[in-house]
Amino acid sequence: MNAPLPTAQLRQQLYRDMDPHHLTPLWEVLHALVPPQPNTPCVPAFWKYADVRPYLMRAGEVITAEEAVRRVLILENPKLRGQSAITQSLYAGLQLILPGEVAPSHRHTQSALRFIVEGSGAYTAVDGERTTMKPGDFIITPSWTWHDHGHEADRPVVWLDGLDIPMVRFFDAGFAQNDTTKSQQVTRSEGTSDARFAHNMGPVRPVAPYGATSPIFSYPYERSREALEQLERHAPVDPWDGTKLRYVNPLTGGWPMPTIGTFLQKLPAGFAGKGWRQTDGAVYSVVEGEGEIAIARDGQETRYAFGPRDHFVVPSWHTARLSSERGCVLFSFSDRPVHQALGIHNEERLS
Ligand code: GTQ
Repeated sequence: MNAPLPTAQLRQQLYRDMDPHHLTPLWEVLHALVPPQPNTPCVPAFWKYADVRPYLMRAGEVITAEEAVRRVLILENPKLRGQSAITQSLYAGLQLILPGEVAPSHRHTQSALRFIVEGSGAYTAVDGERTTMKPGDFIITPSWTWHDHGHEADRPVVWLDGLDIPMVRFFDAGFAQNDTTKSQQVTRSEGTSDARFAHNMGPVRPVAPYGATSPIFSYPYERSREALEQLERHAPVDPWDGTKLRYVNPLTGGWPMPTIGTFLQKLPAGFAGKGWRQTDGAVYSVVEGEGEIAIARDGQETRYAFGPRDHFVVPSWHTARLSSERGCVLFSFSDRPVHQALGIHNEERLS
């Protein structure tokens, strides 16, 4: 008579026998499936503009905007190479358009934001209305709206693209179409949506031309910066964030985009911020000034000294701390609207 098999062997035998039936024991993976706290594979990363810009300009020499459709260098998280993702849910890239070029009209279910990094005078057209780009402007392309980009001024223009590409891929909900014309026909004067929606007034009867997305195509830097500047002078500076505001959809008071939250913050000179962590990983674009961010997890700390046009990512549940000797302005975006919609947003502010 054979001795009974040890438990470990019995288990391995069970796993092998059921494997062809596509069955897996939960108890072997449970801890990783429901971790005691967020355990992102993403790591902090930093892109110095002086390092990135030469590659962007070389891209401008080897491919036209039209041939590329979108001439973009993707900012990939070092631990998500090949996935076109800067966090598990978000995509970021730097897009270049040269004088005289057109990035042809198309539409997709993925939502996009543009944050202008360098140069002026390029435009993006959304739904028949053009918006001229200036550094620091935050511009939205709502889901499923036709959009093309063009440039009729004389210097290269570069902007940060932020899209919910990995999120839409996760849900297998992506659709896209090319337009029948390269540049869509202009049907409304520039500034129409701004006049209608961006002056603390609105249409008399309820409208939501882009569903859950803000009807304002552009949030000009001038106005956003002015708000922060006033607040910095007249209101207490937050010990964690400095003076920070979120962009809003004027029709709802909520986020301008259903999947991506956007923020602008100003750190005063001499700011030495306290640490915080959040479940939403965030991508930063430095607008003005200089500073430093320290990002830590599991006792391992990374520090980046940043200046204008640099980009970095703070992954989920990493402790971050900002400081600035001379003051600075930072734009950032994250997937916070989704965390909040699901009731899973979590934030911890260290004292
Ligand atoms: O401008 O439509 O960076 O469709 C990636 C995908 C930009 C765009 C990106 C896109 C676009």
